[in-house]
Amino acid sequence: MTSILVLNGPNLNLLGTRQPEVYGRTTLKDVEDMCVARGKDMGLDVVCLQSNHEGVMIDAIHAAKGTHGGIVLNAGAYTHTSVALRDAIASVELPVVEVHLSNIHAREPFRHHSHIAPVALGQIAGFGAQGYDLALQVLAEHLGTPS
Ligand code: CA2
Repeated sequence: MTSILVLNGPNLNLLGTRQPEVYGRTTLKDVEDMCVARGKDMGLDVVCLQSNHEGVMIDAIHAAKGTHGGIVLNAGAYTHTSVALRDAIASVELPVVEVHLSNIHAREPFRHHSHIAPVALGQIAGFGAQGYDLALQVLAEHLGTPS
């Protein structure tokens, strides 16, 4: 079965506990459980990881090469700041779908730019936890996984 890494970045461990008006009431565990279940429906073996540390995320992206067929990435605030994450994605040449719970383009100007977008297959933003499901669908189709 094709394996997919769902990688969540800084502060996303707080999902569902604060700022529900921005990020909803779904917890990170809810999101991860949904990804595993929906992945199974699509013939994908989903592995989830969350880290608040840029270097840990970079190591996970490097390790994904040869282990996972693609990555669903919500890099959190590192989206807007991290050239290192962008370089890591470019170096592994794996399909990456960028996900954001909120519509980053409708928020503060500093959230409008993504360092990830130019090296991603595409970006899904503003659909809450459903965005992860959509990203898995995109990867399943891209990788030709029978569902
Ligand atoms: O909308 C998204 O998914 C973001 O990636 C979330 C990041 C933010 O910096 C990006 O601009 C957009 C922030 C994640 C923080 O998550 C929290 C969740 C609950 C309470 C506090 C923070």
